Amino acid sequence: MQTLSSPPYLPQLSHSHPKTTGSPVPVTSHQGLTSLSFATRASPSELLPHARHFILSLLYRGALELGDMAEHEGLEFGKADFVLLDQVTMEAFLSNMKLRFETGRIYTYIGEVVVSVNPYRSMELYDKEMIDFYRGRELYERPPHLYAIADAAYKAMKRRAKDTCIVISGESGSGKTEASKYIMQYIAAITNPTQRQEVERVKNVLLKSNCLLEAFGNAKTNRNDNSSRFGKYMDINFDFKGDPTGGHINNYLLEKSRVLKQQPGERNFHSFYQLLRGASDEQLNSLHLQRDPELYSFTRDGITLNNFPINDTSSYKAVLDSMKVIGFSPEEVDSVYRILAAILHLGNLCFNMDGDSVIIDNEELVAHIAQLTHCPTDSVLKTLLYRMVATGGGDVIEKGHNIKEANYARDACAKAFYERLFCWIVGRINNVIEVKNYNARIHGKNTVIGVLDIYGFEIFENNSFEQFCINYCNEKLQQLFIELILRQEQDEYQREGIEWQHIDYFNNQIIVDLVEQPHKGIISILDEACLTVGGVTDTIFLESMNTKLCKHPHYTSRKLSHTDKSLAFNRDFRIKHYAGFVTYSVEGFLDKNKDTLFQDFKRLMYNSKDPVLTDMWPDGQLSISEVTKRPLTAATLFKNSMICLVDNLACKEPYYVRCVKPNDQKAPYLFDEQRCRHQVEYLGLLENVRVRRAGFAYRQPYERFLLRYKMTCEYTWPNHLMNSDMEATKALIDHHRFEDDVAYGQTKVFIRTPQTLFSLEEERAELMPLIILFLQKVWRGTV
Ligand code: AOV
Ligand code: MG
Repeated sequence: MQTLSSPPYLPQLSHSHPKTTGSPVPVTSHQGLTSLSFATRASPSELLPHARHFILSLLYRGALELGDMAEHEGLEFGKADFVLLDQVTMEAFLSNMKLRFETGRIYTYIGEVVVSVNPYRSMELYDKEMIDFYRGRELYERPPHLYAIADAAYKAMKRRAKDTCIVISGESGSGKTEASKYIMQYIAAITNPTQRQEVERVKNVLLKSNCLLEAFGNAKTNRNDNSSRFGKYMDINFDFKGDPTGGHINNYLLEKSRVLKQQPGERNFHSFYQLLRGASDEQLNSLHLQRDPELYSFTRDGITLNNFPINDTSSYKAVLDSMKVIGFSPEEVDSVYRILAAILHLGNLCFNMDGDSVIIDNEELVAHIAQLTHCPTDSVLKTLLYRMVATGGGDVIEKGHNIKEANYARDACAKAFYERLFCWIVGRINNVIEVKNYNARIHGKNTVIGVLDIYGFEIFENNSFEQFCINYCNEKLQQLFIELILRQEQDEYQREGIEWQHIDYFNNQIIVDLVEQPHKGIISILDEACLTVGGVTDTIFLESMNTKLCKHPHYTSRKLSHTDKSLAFNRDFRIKHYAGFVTYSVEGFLDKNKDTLFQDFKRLMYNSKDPVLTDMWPDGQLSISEVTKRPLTAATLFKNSMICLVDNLACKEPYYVRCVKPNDQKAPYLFDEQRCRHQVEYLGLLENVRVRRAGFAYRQPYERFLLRYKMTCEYTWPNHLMNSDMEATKALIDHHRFEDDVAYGQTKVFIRTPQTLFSLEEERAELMPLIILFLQKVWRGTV
């Protein structure tokens, strides 16, 4: 590389930057102006106002950003883009990540993917100034940030009328939900400059919906104090002005078994504790509740936790406020909390035997439940103890539960109650933000940005059906990531007319198939077991898997590898997921998959005098003889919803945030190298960097490229006089003799090796102080 400490076409100063001392020819500042004037064909005195304008435009357009330069010089703070690493090794990747994390730089790019490391402390990265700093900028103009990716998605949507989506992935506790909220906050902040009332309303609902959904859908787990126990995909609709006009939330499989029981150290959903701790005495009285969560079987286990950082009392108030802003009527709010109270009472019901029949020891609770659900007490009692069954001859008879059945039915009710409440809340939010304006929907340009925040990959001490579904969902998303990153690269090269050589890398399709393949996959085997009439147990299901999957490289069980110590129990099977081995206990799989709820209970709720309850149970209309078709199983419903989700994401322009959890102690500043290494491995981040570099590591629209590097060539500084930016870029590249490393697309320049970019960056960094000093002088008029 040639030395560019004093290129003749650049403004030069006698007291230059230390890097340029020893310049052979002492030059005066006047020469700088002359060279500027040479390029603009103006005399130095004429130039001053132009020069000021020029500086302003450079500053405005981000070409002169000192913070940005520091980021890209990459000395103290690590490389802002992993693509710029000298070597793509795990060690280099981790040390860059660590360096950045330790200096408070929690975001780093891989091309257009944001890698985010959870700081576990409050960062001053999200205020209004920061939003302004990123508004309308290109990715490379500012240090990496979620706001930059949100802006990129927004710009693509607005400028090119593209539906886009932001997919946030990473394991449990890595910061997905927080990231999704910052992204929404950014989008809300940069839209609707004219403060249109309806748009403001939609934005408020979108923002407030987070608080409400977290209250009812999140809980403390052993991995995350505020863990999402449901998946969420939110579409935000925009009009032709780029302002949000509505939205839609899709929720995926709530972990409803949590209502009944939690693992040691975990809690039930936040909503229960918020109600008990936050409601007034009067409200609790009216719900027949007492304040102490220890009095309720469903909340008892979760209360002994010390140092729990979430304040239930203030959260309760925030939730009430959110419901009000969203537009819940006082009656609806009342119904929501009556239902929660009814669930708590359900949990305390005690069944016992009296002779041959089952009785309820604490029948006063039945009266409470009846009152809270606006149903007749005798109907509630009857539904808890009996069910209607259709006989072979077409008659319907009443059959009493045994104790086991009564307990089962009670638990199924409690779970279903909570799940329907949650879905109803989501539906209620959707109701107020759906795009109502017919004209806008049909005639206007209606584009969307989707934001996906789903439960992260998780491994607990005991992993059951829920973890199986959650981890399968993460497999699907990883699959999509792999596909899209490749596809996106190929599409771009094709669009730009550039040749590209296909490269291979790991694909987790094999694990996705293991779970979802028709007839052969685990879900099919499970469904088959559920359909078999009589006597099929979890163990028989496990045997069936063992027979059908014994040769699968990603499946094993205790029976198949009995020497393996990690498979401690006969009921265990293990899947080798993309993110590691997970041992599942087969116990409860069949029940959870069948998800049986007696029709009697549905009918009872449908006939409630509370319109909210009737609304939640439309299927209660059917009589027992009408309920003939077997409903789809929980796993199949989930699989179908995942397939729809992936199809939906795949047809949008994707932006990715890959979240990394730096340690398991939720500690700030602690970078557990081994934990991070594992995540970098399974997220395929190194492969992501390699793919990006194996093709063209770097690409920029011509205009942007010139703005950044034009000072490194006399033909382009300060402005080129050629016919197009592409030609000027060619001149710059030829001048540096980089032509073998570069391809020219329709709108962008593509650079194959990072070294070329390093050289350009290095030159730019060397010249920048010169230019800045000179420009400062021009600005002050002291040239
Ligand atoms: P998750 O969504 O990825 O887990 P969260 O977004 O809930 O994880 O983050 C977990 C916790 O990490 C939060 O409650 C915060 O305390 C902290 N945190 C995350 N991101 C930030 C940030 N940018 N700044 C400060 N603190 C942060 V799960 O929902 O469990 O998969 O199912
Ligand atoms: Mg979450």
